[in-house]
Amino acid sequence: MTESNLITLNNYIEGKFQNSKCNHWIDNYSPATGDLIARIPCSSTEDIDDAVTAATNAFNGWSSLSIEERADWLIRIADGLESRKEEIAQLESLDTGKPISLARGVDAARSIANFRFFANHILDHEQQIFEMSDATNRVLYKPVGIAGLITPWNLPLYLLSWKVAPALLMGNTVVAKPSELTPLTANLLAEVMDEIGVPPGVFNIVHGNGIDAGAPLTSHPKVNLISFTGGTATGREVAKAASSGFKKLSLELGGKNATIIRHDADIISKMPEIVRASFMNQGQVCLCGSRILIHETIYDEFVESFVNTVTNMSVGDPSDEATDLGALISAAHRDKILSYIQIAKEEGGVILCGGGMPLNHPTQFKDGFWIAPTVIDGLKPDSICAMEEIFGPVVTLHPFSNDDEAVEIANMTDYGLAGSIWTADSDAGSELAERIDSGMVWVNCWLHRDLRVPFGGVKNSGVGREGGDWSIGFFSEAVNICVKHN
Ligand code: TXE
Repeated sequence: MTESNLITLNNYIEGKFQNSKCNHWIDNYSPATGDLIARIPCSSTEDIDDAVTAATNAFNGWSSLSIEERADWLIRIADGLESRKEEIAQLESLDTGKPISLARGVDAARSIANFRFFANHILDHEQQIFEMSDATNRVLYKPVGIAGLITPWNLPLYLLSWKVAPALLMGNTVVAKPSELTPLTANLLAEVMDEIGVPPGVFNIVHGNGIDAGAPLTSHPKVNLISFTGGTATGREVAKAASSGFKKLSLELGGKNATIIRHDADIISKMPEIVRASFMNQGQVCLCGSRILIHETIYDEFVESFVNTVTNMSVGDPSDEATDLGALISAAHRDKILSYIQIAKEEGGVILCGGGMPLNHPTQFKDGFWIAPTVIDGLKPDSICAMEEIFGPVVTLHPFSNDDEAVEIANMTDYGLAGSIWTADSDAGSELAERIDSGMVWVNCWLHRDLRVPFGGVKNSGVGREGGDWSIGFFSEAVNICVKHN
């Protein structure tokens, strides 16, 4: 990319696009080609301070609107995003290296849907009244204050909008710090807010890295709430910083999810979904099933069919509608994944497919960050690669002999985010699901999302729940008013 078409982004503070105070920049690269595509402000404490001041100044005006008026703003934001839907998909694919079909069908579509969903959901939220014999209790949902929102690179606008929509709806004002690796669609959201005239200071974006911009946001004394999605190690730092100020805290962290294939699973018809659960977004989704537990009686048959399907996936040009898998987010992330594959080999794992650069990879992508989908057999369930989150296109396979053993293996890790069970017996699958220590379990499907249900993890996968009423509760303070009857 030449200097002339290099994208330069600014922070969005108090309704103005502006550079960071220190005038330092972070380079942003295309994962597919390794080319420099953009530069963003390397913001620091001063910029966070400015954004928090802007959000504080805007708070009274925004929080005094009725909830219907704020829901109306959400619809206007959704309409603004809708009018730029294809641009969102193109920017997301460029910035993350993901296939354009995924960016269109999942990232762009869900980002818009998140605003519409919360605007409509609040209409179903009934006033809570608790009558006593001599008094009436009425529950109010008041705004919390200034919401600090920190988001990762795997589903950039999808996850940012999942937080921004309920935060604004409930009357909070927002300071958002998107991932420094994927800033482009967060900037587009700021442009939409600006175009439709959201009052200055209600929504602010500060670009930058975790240490210089993220950390000052999490510890800022005037920030009342932190919603964070990212890695577990970072989540631990965020929790420490937020705890001293008693901020409301929601952490959506990593996962090491089990996909359980029971003896009676219809592996032929379900195989495309099982492969999708393993490799969607190059395995860079916290919900992906990175450990497949297979009943021993169908092990060989399953493995042959699975590897066959995986090797037939098309890995390559993200802009090609027919591409199934694109690039990984960064060179550092690719190298981390390769180091896990090396560990797997040392632990006795057998690489059934993948393990490095895709075969016959086009030369235009030779400097990008790529790994072919990788399937590893022969590892013990408690080996490093089966226990730690790799967050890439790597799946390990493990046999089990009965449901008890499947549960034992599934619950062996420190994570507890999601899981899926595949079986002809839905009742047995549903009962088995209750024994998995994770926040979400799908039976005969994966990532089949109803936005009203609770979303979040147990153990090292997070703290709290978002989604539907859980987001309404998290982004507000429930206050009870008890009036004694005369
Ligand atoms: O994420 P980070 P990274 C997992 C995955 C991945 C690992 C690390 O295993 O390999 O996390 O990824 C900001 N205070 N997931 O390093 O660092 C950062 O700038 C405040 C799972 O890319 O967690 C970014 O905006 N903020 C995950 C955000 O935190 C800080 C998705 C997430 O970055 C900060 C992504 C600090 N001290 C990775 N340090 C999921 N749950 O889906 C960084 N940040």
